[in-house]
Amino acid sequence: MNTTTDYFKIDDLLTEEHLIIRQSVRDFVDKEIKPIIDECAHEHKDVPDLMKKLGAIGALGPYIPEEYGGAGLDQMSYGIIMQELERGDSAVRSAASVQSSLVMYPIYSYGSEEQKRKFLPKLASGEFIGSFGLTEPNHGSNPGGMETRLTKDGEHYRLNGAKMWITNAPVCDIAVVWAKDDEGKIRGVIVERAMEGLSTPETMNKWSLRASKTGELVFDNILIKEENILPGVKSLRGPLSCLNSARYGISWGVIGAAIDCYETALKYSLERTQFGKPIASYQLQQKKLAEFITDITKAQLLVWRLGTLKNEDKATPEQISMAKRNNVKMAIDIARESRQIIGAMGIIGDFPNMRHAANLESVITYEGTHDVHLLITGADVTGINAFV
Ligand code: TGC
Ligand code: FAD
Repeated sequence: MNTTTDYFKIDDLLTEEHLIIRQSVRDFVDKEIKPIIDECAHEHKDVPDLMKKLGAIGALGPYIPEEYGGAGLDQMSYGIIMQELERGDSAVRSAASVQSSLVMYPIYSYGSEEQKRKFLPKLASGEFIGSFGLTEPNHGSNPGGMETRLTKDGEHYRLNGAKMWITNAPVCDIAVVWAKDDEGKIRGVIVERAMEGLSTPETMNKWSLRASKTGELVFDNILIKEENILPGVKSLRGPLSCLNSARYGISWGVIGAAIDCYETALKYSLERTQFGKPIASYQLQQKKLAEFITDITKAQLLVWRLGTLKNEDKATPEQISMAKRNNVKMAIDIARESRQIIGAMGIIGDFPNMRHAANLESVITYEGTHDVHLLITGADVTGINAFV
């Protein structure tokens, strides 16, 4: 009997440090997340003090250099951390990936030295919560059409517009917001909570990612000084490069959700008896379980190779799109199918499968939908861009 989820011995390809990091994040999730996550999801509330706890274990900006408060780890470590967090819940991984890839990454990559020193250490420790505003009510898959404007006003600027579906908007201290300037160029703006004209209403009634706050960022003529504008980029390339990092983390993260579902279903199928035998002895259930571990293994090999390419700075956005799309679909299929193995018990919160399945409905939509990533691959292999 082989109940490992490291079926192809990928652990042999990881370093001692990677394995130590994985174990420590796994221990954190077992102790701090798993015992309370079902209640948080039911009650639509965050894990208490989540960001500070994530900061304390080095899960915020793991690959940001230590001089700015990060952990200075490699890309493989970042992926491994995301995988372990999403074993607990996609909302927990979301919190870490938004902070790391969508808030710290743009400030680190495109910010001034003053901006890096002012914001990165506080974001790394979880003292500050960041959000990332790209999507708008009328522009989701097509962020290039954004209506939010950064207009010159004397020696400063004014920010007007609205972002929607923004993770952690209701609780953020700062938001990295993308807006068009007077020349139509896309600029990154660091909006601070205390700025007059900012409101952040929460989006209620979600059936997915319930342990994560989602909301709007509304800008009513906010005064923006030059010191809050990211100097290093003036293009859609700015936000899209952040998405490359976040999508990479998601490709790893969802494997954690899939493993949690697989392990739960495997254990249940061995314990649950029907017609005088464990349900694991029936071929239909074995087919499901065998396919789960096969698909998990293929996804693991994909992200291991992608992580190697990322470490060498050779991963292309198209490779990242393929991995995000493939692995999220793998995970959502396993979450849905594995819930069936648990029968009626699978619809209650004592088992994580239905919560993971519901969460993954968001994950398959955000950071580029399943269809958008297919079209990115389609454009790459045909040379024809279906978006224009
Ligand atoms: P296009 O004309 O192709 O490109 C415009 C400029 O961007 C550059 N570029 C990229 N740069 C870096 N990485 C990428 N992946 C890039 N893709 C394109 C491109 O070279 C060009 O640069 P430049 O310097 O010449 O200006 O852009 P397009 O308008 O045709 O759009 C392409 C498309 C559809 C692929 C893109 O817009 C897209 O990916 N849409 C999906 C939107 C999306 O993913 N939104 C995510 C919002 S954030 C989020 O969901 C967070 S969830 C948080 C959580 O985890 O809780
Ligand atoms: P649309 O773009 O309207 O797409 C609707 C459907 O049409 C999809 O199936 C799509 O695949 C399809 N479609 C669109 N264009 C094409 C095309 N050219 N060809 C074929 N099919 C097409 N955004 C942020 O900026 N920051 C965040 O922190 C953030 N957090 C989020 C958290 C949650 C829980 C969710 C659900 C979303 C979040 N988002 C965030 C927004 C997310 O990125 C968008 O929802 C996503 O990009 C899709 O945009 P949309 O919902 O407007 O769908």
